[in-house]
Amino acid sequence: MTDERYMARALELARRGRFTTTPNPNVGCVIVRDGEIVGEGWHQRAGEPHAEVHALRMAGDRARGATAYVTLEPCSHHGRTPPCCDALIAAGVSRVVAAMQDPNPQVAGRGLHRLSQAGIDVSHGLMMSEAEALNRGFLKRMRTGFPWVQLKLGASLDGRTAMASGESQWITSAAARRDVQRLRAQSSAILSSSATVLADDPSLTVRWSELNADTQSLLDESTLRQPIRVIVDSQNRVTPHHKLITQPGETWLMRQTADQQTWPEGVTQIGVPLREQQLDLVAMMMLLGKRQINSVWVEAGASLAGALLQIGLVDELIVYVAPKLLGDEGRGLCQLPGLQQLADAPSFSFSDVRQVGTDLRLTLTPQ
Ligand code: AOF
Ligand code: ZN
Repeated sequence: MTDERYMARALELARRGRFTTTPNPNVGCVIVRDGEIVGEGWHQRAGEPHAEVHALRMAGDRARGATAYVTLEPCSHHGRTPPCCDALIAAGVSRVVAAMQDPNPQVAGRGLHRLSQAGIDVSHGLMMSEAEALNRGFLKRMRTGFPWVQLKLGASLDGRTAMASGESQWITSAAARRDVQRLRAQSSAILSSSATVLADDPSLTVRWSELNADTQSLLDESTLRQPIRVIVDSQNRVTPHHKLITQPGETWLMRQTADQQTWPEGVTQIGVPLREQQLDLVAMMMLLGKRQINSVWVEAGASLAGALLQIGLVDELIVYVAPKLLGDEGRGLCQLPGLQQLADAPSFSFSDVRQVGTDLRLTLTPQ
């Protein structure tokens, strides 16, 4: 087999961690000796062993003289776990092929350097774009301090999200909603607004029964991770009686000032500065990055969605389009106040279009 085939296998292993490793990246490792795979591993959860350690354990003595394929540069720092490059050196690996360098400033080339200083044949860059795609959130946070933001929208064929009365359950199909569950489950946080909480009283959770069998096979119901629910609530309108407050997992209320109420465990009020009488969304995203949020999945109303788009905080748009017409009294997809000229209209390119159940799912990248 070729280097590409082994790296493709390492990428496949890495992807198994996509629901669980946050704030750590997804990493896979394959160890090959004399054309035979002798070790395989992937990073499963932050705080637990890295991919290389799992693969080395499986390989045992057979790691001596072998080649290790890793989807990310082996770490060189003492974090929650000891450095992987030391483990690879101690095991006597003779060649390391990494798909890309780790932009984490604690690593940033030092892992590869240390390996090559130990006499190991080192290279990087094989299948780099695939490795980049695997960790868009982690990589953006490490490089810029900001999380990677996906904005989810659901609309009718004529771009309406609800009837004039507000009635909106359900415009998209159950299959589309299951798809949303899977994408929520991959995110570090779900972002919404107090307007949505007050209007719909959503729980904003991942529900085991709504995950498909493929997703369930990578997870365990009893340890199902809930993305952190982050609510933009500048006027302190969310109360302890709202449904999301008592759901499993954490809720962060992003507020100008905290109130003095007693909140259940798992609820944190976080101060965010104001900008033009609204919470400063750029400052808020930076704060989420500081708190190790790699990726943010936004499910909000037209106001927050429009504001995020106008400030340029959206990295990817996911739109579910239902084959229904709601008419021109229905509510619009996003508010873009002040937009007058076509030249100023936010525009996108399609990166994926597919049918999910009876709906279409459009994936778009802002231009
Ligand atoms: C690797 N292999 O499988 C992973 C790596 O706190 P720790 O010890 O888990 O370290 C986390 C950092 O290690 C993380 O930010 C990233 O730079 C790197 N992750 N490195 O060699 C792995 N998950
Ligand atoms: Zn490591």
